[in-house]
Amino acid sequence: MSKVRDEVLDQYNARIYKNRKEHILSVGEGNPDIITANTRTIPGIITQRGCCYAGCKGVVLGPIKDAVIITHGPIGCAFYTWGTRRSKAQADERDGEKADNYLEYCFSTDMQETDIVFGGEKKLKQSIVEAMHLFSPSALFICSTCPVGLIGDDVQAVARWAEEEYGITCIGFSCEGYKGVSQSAGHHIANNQVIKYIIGTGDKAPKGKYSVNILGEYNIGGDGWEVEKILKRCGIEVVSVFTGGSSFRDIKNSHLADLNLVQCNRSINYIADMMFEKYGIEWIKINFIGIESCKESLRYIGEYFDDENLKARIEEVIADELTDVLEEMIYLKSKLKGKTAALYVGGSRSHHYQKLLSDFGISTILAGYEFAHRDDYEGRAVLPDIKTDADSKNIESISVEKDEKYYKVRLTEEQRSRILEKGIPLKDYKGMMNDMDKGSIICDDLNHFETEEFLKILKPDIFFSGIKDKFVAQKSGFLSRQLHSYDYSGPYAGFRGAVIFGQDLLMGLSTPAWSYIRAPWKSIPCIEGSLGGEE
Ligand code: CFM
Repeated sequence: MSKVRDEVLDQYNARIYKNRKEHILSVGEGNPDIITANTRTIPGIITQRGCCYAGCKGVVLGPIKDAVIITHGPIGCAFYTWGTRRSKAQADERDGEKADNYLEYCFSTDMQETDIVFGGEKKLKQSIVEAMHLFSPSALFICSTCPVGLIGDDVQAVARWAEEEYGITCIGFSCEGYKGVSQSAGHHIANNQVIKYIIGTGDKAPKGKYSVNILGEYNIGGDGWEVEKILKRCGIEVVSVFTGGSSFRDIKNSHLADLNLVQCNRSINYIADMMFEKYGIEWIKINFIGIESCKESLRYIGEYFDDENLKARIEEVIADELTDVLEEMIYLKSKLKGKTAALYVGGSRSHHYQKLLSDFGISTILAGYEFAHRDDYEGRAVLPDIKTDADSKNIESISVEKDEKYYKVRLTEEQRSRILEKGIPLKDYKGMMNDMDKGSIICDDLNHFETEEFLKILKPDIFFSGIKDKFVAQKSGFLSRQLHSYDYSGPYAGFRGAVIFGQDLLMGLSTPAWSYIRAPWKSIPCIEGSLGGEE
């Protein structure tokens, strides 16, 4: 048994120990390694998870720039409407069709007690009237928060009303925060409505010889722009991105692309699968985080299309991008090599970033996901073994049929076998544990207590996490970087992004200000008091 894992777990009482031991493992200890994931957090534990509404509104829908998204709920929930995730976007024009950018606005019905008591539908309609009057968008989404589900407002009926009244697309998302066990439920709900009501409603065919959609790329810190730039250089047309910097205008046409590239499988695999069923679009798993992964992903695309000109162009672009960064990468690696890292992120970055770290010779000794499912840890092959519990059954799982007009077989059987023989991850992904060293620790649904304990024992040089957990580590003297928002930096994707990432790490490691500071109460008593209640 792993000593480190037990040192942390042994501090729990028997009941919590029994639960948490299923969520933490030391790689290579099991035969095979099996983890419990996507189950309820123990009440009272300070988890880092978000809610279903955050996953739907904040993650999948939020970056769609030209849709007005109304948060139907109390104003506190509307915090998620407001630049909190650094998913960047710019208004633009494509083939004469404009896409506005509403990302900096906050749309909320600001429900009050009276609305909870007497119903909020009237107020929701009023908000739609106002939003249409001010902005007249072509798409309007309504996202429900907890009280909306509890009082039973019919947001779907209001959405139908708005469609008739204004002749726009209006979609209701019943993504009340309490659904499911984390934001992962919200991803699923968003995916369902996007395939039902948006994808397939446009008819602008791509012009390029090879066209793709990028799925699960949210343009945090400009990552998506970096990836798009590289693909365009290779001569690959990007029809739409789900959903970073993207638009309702473009997503409508996504069913006409040749191939789907999946970056974050956790948040978007539902759409990838449904687009295959409905339109015959194949998908491959790619990762544009890290130089080696970028090279590999670009080559996968070349191999998929199997065109010698395209493959040659891809090699040229790789060589050219490398020339720009090589010298800096060698220098950064010389400084960063041998360091160790711990990564705590949502549902895919803890894996993707290990590749980028290894470009610098940094090894990962601890990795955790907030809300991933077993397949994100163990690989897609485990899907048939995952038991659906009551919480997962709560989330609608829709099935789609072949689209009569647009379904097209993309690969012959020979092409499929050739692609698989080449080792291209066609409709497949490996889990995080396959890429981790034996003995390293994996922790699911990470919590505050375990984080502090693991850091004390493992002492990584760098701790990557989010804003909720970073400051405890930072003030204890660890270099702490946010992997959700990049602490105002980025992009980290692509070749140029890798250099920016390395520079940020080196800058942090060279200025270990917090490790020189001693908490005042360690030397001077700061609180004076006495126990009361007894004579
Ligand atoms: Fe996918 Fe994400 Fe992630 Fe995610 Fe997220 Fe994010 Fe994330 Mo924060 S979609 S699972 S719900 S890669 S917001 S862009 S960084 S937790 S690891």
